[in-house]
Amino acid sequence: MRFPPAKLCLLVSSLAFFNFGVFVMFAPKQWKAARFFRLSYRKIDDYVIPNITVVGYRNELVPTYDMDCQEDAHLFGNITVNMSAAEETYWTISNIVPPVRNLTSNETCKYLGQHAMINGTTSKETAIFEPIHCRFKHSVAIIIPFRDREEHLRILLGHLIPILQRQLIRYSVFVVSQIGKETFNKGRLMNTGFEFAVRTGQRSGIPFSCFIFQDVDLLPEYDTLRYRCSEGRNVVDHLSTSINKFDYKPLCCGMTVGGVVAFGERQYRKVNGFPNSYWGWGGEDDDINKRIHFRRLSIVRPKEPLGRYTMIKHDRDKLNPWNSQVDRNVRLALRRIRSDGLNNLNTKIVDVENYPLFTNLLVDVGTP
Ligand code: UDH
Ligand code: MN
Repeated sequence: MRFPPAKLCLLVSSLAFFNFGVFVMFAPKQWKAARFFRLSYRKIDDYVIPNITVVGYRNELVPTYDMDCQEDAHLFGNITVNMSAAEETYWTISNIVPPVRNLTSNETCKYLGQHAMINGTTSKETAIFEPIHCRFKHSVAIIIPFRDREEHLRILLGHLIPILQRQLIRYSVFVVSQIGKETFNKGRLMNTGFEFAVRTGQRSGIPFSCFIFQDVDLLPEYDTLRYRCSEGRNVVDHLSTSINKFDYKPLCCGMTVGGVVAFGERQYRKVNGFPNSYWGWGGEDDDINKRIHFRRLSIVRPKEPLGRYTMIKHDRDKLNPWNSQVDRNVRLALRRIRSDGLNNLNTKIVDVENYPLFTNLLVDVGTP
């Protein structure tokens, strides 16, 4: 059998990591305190988030480092949008091949070798990734509202995960899946994913400093677009500022924050999250846009062309029809800012599926 060199290389690097992991597990005690790793294990009791019930466990493998991550070191700028990941299975790391540009297979190895899955080795653990040879600065939760777009999810993960790894951040991906056949409610999914991710970060010992809400069908075209929150207490980052579908023109009406948007925990709580009351397509992003301005947060956007995205072509989903109440709802958005959002969220996480590369929350969002 003939392996393509890149795949062989990935295989070798994942085997090497596996062996090293086993070696550390069985090493004498004093070796465990060796320069690169501090190992400790902690069991987390069942825990409850207001209105949401979940169960979680974590084994900790905490690296120690000598140097800060050189965040620019592995970035290219404009990258080819790679749709081929759709053909691969997305639950093994070795099937995720970085969108390679002028890159030898050796270098591909190097990038993946720099990351360790900190947990996520059993079905009870959430996969969080950290660079293992340097001190990361950003800890980021990616939250993807989802239903019935598996093809898009495969393409997105195949494209985005290598970028996140090259950016040398700590990250974890949360897919928030609406179950049942009720109309789609993106706001409730975002809020549910946020609360779950906050709790997961806290339990892992390092809270996420940034929560990025990401449509499943949007692929960044520049890996120099940073998946993180800007510094500053009163800032929200809108990342997807121009989309191929609209010829990269700024969107209508002074621009919303739809598509891909990043909040710190404090900022997201300050706007009370997304509204829960929007059913079907449209409006929730304009609503939160109004909330952001009302709470005097400013929106930071990347300089053109960094915020360019390719949207995977699709039709409107049957269970996500245009919401005829949108205009009225958005007009009255600020009346509901205090009463409709994180503080009255009432959804149920009915199951948590842990895949090696992401966590899938199965969510009952209720009925209109
Ligand atoms: N989403 C799902 N499943 C659904 C509906 C929405 O996963 O059934 C999520 C997904 O992350 C998606 C996001 O919600 O990226 C936004 O929904 P959308 O992609 O339908 O919104 P967009 O504005 O499309 O991209 C509007 C309909 C376009 C019809 C164009 C026909 N030519
Ligand atoms: Mn779309």
